[in-house]
Amino acid sequence: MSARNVEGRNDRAHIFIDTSLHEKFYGEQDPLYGSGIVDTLRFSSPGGTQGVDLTATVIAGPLADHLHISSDETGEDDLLGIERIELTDNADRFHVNSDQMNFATTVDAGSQPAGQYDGAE
Ligand SMILES: [Ca+2]
Repeated sequence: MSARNVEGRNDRAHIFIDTSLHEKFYGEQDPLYGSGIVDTLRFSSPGGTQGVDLTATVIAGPLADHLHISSDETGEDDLLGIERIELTDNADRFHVNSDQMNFATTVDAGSQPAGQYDGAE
């Protein structure tokens, strides 16, 4: 399945909503993806009650590195110029599949019901 492009505009802050499709999210159209404006990608709960279980990988690019995030529920997504990731309000897992995760992306794990926790490995 090919990826769907979701493109933001330069100099605007966006909140993108992830779907189960494979997507490429562009926070802005500048090829260097740096505008000083925070663009957000928000993940939603599969079925409304479960958290997501995401694996993040840094992909080296010719102009700038970017994050690739995958899971069975959310598909294979590329994040370009996305400065902030919001996980769900349920128990999420966020796996970092890279040695060099010195990445200027903020991960907001959200809140979760008592007795559950967000895991990062
Ligand atoms: Ca997706």
